Amino acid sequence: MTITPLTWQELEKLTDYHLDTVNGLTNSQALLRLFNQSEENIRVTLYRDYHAWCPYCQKVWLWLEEKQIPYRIKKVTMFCYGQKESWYKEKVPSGMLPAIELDGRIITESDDILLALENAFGVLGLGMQHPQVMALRKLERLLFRAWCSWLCYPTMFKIQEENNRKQFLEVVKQVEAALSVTDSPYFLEVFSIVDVIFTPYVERMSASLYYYKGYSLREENPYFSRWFDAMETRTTYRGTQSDFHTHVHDLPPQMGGCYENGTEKARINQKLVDEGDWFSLPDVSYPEPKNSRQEALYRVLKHRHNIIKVNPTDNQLFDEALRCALTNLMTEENCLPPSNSAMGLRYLRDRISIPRDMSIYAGKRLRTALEHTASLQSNVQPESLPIRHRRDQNPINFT
Ligand SMILES: N[C@@H](CCC(=O)N[C@@H](CS)C(=O)NCC(=O)O)C(=O)O
Repeated sequence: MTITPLTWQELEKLTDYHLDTVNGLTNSQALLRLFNQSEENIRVTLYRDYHAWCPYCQKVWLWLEEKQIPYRIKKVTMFCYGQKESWYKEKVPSGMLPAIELDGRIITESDDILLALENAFGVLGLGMQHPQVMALRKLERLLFRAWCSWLCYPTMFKIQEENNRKQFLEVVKQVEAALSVTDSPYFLEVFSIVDVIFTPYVERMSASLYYYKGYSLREENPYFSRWFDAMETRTTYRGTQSDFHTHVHDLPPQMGGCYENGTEKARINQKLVDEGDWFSLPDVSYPEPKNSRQEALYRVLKHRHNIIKVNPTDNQLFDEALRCALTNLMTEENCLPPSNSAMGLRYLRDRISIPRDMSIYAGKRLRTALEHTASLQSNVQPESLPIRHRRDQNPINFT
């Protein structure tokens, strides 16, 4: 049994999703964050990348959200997906992100930014230069380097791959030990700057090693697992949190390549991340919010003209196919899309970016509806996403 697609007007009636981007929960759509304070008091502008892919930006973003410092956000293009804005190069000639403007002064380098923010607004738990924090910052860099060595270099022989894996697991052991020192799930007695510093790359490690190496950081390490669960109790973290699909396809051009180890487990995980079931992935463990479908629908409705415009499928055909997928999203009924539209639906499935477009569960719901609807028409999967660049995501096409 299949039903006919709902019209755009009918779909609009199915969502009352609303988010106060300025004073509400942490979200990646905001250009202004006030936390119910006066706009006149703003001292900070955060320059971060359009797609929320830049890990060092996430660090500063999370810090500002945790401290509830009012700030403006200006979004900048990364080299891997487009051309750097000339207004930004005038401020920051290298074009590197993140940067902040604090009381009119431009500051770059995420650690210097955090130090400057601490000086202006006070520390988050402990200061960047506290000996305990310094030691854990070093450990974070050690973990980062071991991850890069394993993931980002091709190996000729199995033994190299094995050694890289061992080396990474050795450092993971050290981090597990650090996380087990207190009864708290966080690195220190309470949530602090240390958790903020570990977050961006640990999130990326979890996604990339699952996909490219068949290794599940979150599931195989009890203290990491407890840490992730605790992080996900924080609305600040949830607002910046990405999913496995987004990371495994945004990392290769940023890191200069991610190399798979060809194991059966990696192959199984790759299929799960690319084609679903997205709900089976260990990229989130808090319960799904009740309004995730409404959120997904709201976000697509808001940007539907651009979504249809950038899709390689004929616009009229894709308009109907997209309404079929959204009908399935909201009613769970099968809605057969027009012939030759499956590729268009999968094109969109592969380009939902979390948290840029919506939160993690809304993304899973939308990917599921797109894939399910496409599968009613065809089983042919599209070519893999590009790995040297992601100019398919150039923001110029969306504005
Ligand atoms: N050490 C710098 C590293 C910053 C960095 O590597 N930024 C990357 C993005 S994650 C960047 O801006 N690259 C230029 C680009 O991609 O446009 C920091 O901590 O802020």
